[in-house]
Amino acid sequence: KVPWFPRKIRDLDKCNLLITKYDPDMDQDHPGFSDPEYRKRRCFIAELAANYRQGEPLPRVEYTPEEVATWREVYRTLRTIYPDLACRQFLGGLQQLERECGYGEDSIPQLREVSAFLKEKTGFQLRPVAGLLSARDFLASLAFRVFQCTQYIRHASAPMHSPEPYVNWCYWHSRITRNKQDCCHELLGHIPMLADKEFAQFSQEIGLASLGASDEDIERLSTLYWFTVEFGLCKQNGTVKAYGAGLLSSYGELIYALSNEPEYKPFNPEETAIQPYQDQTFQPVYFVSESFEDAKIKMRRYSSSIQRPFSVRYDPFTSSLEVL
Ligand code: H2B
Ligand code: FE
Repeated sequence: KVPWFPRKIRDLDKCNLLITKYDPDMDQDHPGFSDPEYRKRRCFIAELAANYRQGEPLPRVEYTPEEVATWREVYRTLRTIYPDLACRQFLGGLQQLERECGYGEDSIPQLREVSAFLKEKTGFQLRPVAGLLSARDFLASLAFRVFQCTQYIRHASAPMHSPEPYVNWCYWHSRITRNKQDCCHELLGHIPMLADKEFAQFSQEIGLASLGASDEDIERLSTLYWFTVEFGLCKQNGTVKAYGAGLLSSYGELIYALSNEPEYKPFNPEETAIQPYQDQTFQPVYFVSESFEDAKIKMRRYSSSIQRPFSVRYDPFTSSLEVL
């Protein structure tokens, strides 16, 4: 039996299964757990996402001076290391966002503006989401070139600085990762990449491959997503650069990932899809693609090997799927 999947973009209103184990309300180790003000704020922003329906204008959030200060620190710290460590597509996208979309230290960009920007560049659009979604629902939205974006910002107490000295490393790192799914991660990690045509297509193809797939195939696609879109590295002009959003929104892990300390393996979907991973510390292994082009071709070959009793084609004119 084929699991339900969305056929038209409006159906994404039903792709809303949240995984709440790392929410500040549920997780005692979350840096916001003992801050009632922060938890109230998170609830307010979560409500905006919960009430959102496809096609409505994206909700605007008036960020407080404290929230903007957190954004400023994150932006400033990361911006200094991007030129050396981020891939060319990311740097190009970020530059365009700074020129055309108000990106900078002084204010947190609004999803509405960013979504309009992306729509023009690659056809991607944003949708507000309250927190971490199930892999199936998250991947399904990519099939429609919709990226689910959190709109709240991390708790101000867990900075993203390189977690030194080593004795404190595990403690800080767990605070940082728990605090990491936020608008800094989306706006700095994901959005510049989604402004690249080839990367946008790569993302949509993972989404299309996930529709109606078995739980085991979702698990493997989710792992592939993890080691590419979130933590991927690629070769450019003979050096290795980062393109994964989890790296590009984490000062500590971005430096670590390119330090020659971890293990590097060539990206190969069959092997990458079954590599175990965890999200509580830096990855012990990263996968390096020869280029986006190469990753896309290999991923396409992998996707077509997934057994489904039907095939899907996306119709951009109606934002819906043809199921054959
Ligand atoms: N949900 C949200 N809101 N953002 C993500 O980046 C995300 C997600 N990533 N759910 C998914 C899971 C990813 O880790 C893979 C597909 O499981
Ligand atoms: Fe992400």
